[in-house]
Amino acid sequence: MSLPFPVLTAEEAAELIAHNSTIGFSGFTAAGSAKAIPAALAEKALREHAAGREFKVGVLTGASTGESLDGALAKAEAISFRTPYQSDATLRKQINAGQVRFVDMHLSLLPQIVRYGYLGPIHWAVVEACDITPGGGIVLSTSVGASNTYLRLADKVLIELNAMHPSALLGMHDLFEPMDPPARQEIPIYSPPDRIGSPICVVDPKKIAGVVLTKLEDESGGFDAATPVTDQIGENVAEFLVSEMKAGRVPPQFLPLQSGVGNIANAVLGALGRNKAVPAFEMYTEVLQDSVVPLLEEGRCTFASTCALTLSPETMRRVTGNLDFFKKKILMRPQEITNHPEIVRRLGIVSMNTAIEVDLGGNVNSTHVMGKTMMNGIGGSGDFTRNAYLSVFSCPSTAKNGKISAIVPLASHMDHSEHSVQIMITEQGVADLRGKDPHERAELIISRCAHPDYRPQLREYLKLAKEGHEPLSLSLGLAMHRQFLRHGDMRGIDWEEFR
Ligand code: 0RQ
Repeated sequence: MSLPFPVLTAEEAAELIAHNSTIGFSGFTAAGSAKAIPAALAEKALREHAAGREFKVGVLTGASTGESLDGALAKAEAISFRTPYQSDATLRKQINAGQVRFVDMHLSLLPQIVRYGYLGPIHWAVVEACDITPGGGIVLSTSVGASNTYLRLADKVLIELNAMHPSALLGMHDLFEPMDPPARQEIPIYSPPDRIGSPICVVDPKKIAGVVLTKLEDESGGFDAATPVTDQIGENVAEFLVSEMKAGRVPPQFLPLQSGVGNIANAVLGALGRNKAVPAFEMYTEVLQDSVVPLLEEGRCTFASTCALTLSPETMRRVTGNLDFFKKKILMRPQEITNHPEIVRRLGIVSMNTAIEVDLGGNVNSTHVMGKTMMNGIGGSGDFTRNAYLSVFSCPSTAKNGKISAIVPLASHMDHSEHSVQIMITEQGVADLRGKDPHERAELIISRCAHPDYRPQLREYLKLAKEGHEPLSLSLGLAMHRQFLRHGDMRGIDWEEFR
């Protein structure tokens, strides 16, 4: 088919983008991320810098992206502003060094914040597609993210038409953008497979400045092999959900599951699939990882609504090799819909996300190591946690070979408050915090979740902090963090040293 748009090389496309532009890129995790144009833009930035000229852009995406987008642009020092989430090692360093302004944002909120104009104009949408029609109909590729909003609002559009993703993905997307207040109405999703929108994005063809032809795999990595600790966490989550079902608090047909990204989330889903007492389930989630694909094939997972297919290249080939089957099992939606509080609350989602640390009050830090160093961002974890039927957090009880306890007196940064976090799970066990007062919560978290090496010192803290509704000592709350910074190990604290 001949297209009425200029077919450009990635370099020619990058030439069109000026210093200080704000760009809305496709990509929710590495899935469906633009690849060729950002890589060429990074090369352009290097050339501009070598010629003594400034060249930086503001980068908006769905969530994290792949090496050719965040990785290449960060290495070229070409990013001035970044939102809403990232997971690239170079970019993380620049953010933590204050070289890149990063706004960590709930993923469901991003599209409306862009629409409300809080982030200024979007000069370019750079979006990967698997098909495009002469009239500006765009079939997105392996994620939706915020691409529908960027395509609609951007002054100009560049499309990466990626032949690696079959055009037969048409029908796997369900694109819907709510009206803004006061015209907003309900979002009519009543169960995960409900279709409410369009399978394609339609863009004003006059805005399309060019199409770049590519053939590139998504840059989604695999996962670390499961360890006894991640396996035990997974089993603890699965057994807890089974016990909730037996107690009649989760209905026998189960409730839709949401799960985060990373090694722990992958292990949790694997364990849920293996546990035969867990009935076949649906997912209403933002990221579909490798572990779900065999569960869909086996019928253990009966349907998955997601924002992205975050699959390793091998697993992606397994999906594209059997598209007729998977198109009946998977729907991709914009992040504004996958993570929407209204839907999460209505469907009664069981949310399962990962913590960096949790404090004795049940407050969770998902983002900042030692309260200061940004890891990735809150992502969708807050969208789901605050609104879930059951909100579960899990993590290993210790990090860095036991030198850091994930259970601390006071979280050094707070993403999810005690009012939203219901269940805390480590390889040690399960703390069910529902209906517990702050002192009961603290005792449960120590006895069920803390590593035995840390239980005595956490109990000593509780004794020192016992007055008041919250067991809190303002002077000692962060003493275990200070102990780590001073001595390289949180164990063996002398509380007197920090009074
Ligand atoms: O460090 O990479 O140097 O080994 O954090 O930790 O245990 O491998 O776990 O891959 O599941 O990531 C919370 C970061 C967990 C992730 C987090 C160090 C640890 C290791 C990774 P190394 P693990 P995971 C869906 C929902 C927030 C957003 C979210 C995350 C590294 O899940 O970013 O959930 N979540 N979004 O050693 C110091 C501690 C630590 C610690 C762990 N207490 N102190 N380092 N680490 N705990 C995603 C989207 O919305 C798109």
